[in-house]
Amino acid sequence: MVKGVAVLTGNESVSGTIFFTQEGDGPTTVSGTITGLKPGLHGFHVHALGDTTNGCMSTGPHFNPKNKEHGAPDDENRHAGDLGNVTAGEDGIANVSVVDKQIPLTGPHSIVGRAVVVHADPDDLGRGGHELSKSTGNAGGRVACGVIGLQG
Ligand SMILES: [Cu+2]
Ligand SMILES: [Zn+2]
Repeated sequence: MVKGVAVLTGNESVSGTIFFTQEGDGPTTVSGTITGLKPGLHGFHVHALGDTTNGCMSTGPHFNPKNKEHGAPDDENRHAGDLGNVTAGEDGIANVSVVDKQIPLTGPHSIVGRAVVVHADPDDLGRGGHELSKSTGNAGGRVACGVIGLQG
């Protein structure tokens, strides 16, 4: 079992902790809680870089080792980092529960050392018809992020 963790911080009092676990070559389970969000849907992605020298802006684009377009988690044509949306309740809390096959914690396409990012707006999953739909899901600003590190 390989375990990872990302501590999310942002500039609008959004924070959270996201845990990752993977057994062998199986899917990765993502769990955790994000607080301080506006109620509703928020894009939730793995971005390519674990660089927060300029806050979440320097974490690069969506992790995309196979050169695909932006999409929904269940789409064949999606970035590996496309984890869809998390949903915050009226209390601003989102409970994250995702199982995904494209975000391993080991191997050449490992997400360790990259960043998890939560956005201001909903991810349209590539279907919104906006000029940004096929690259970012038009999910708006990056309200919090954290670098994915190994956990014991
Ligand atoms: Cu993103
Ligand atoms: Zn994407």
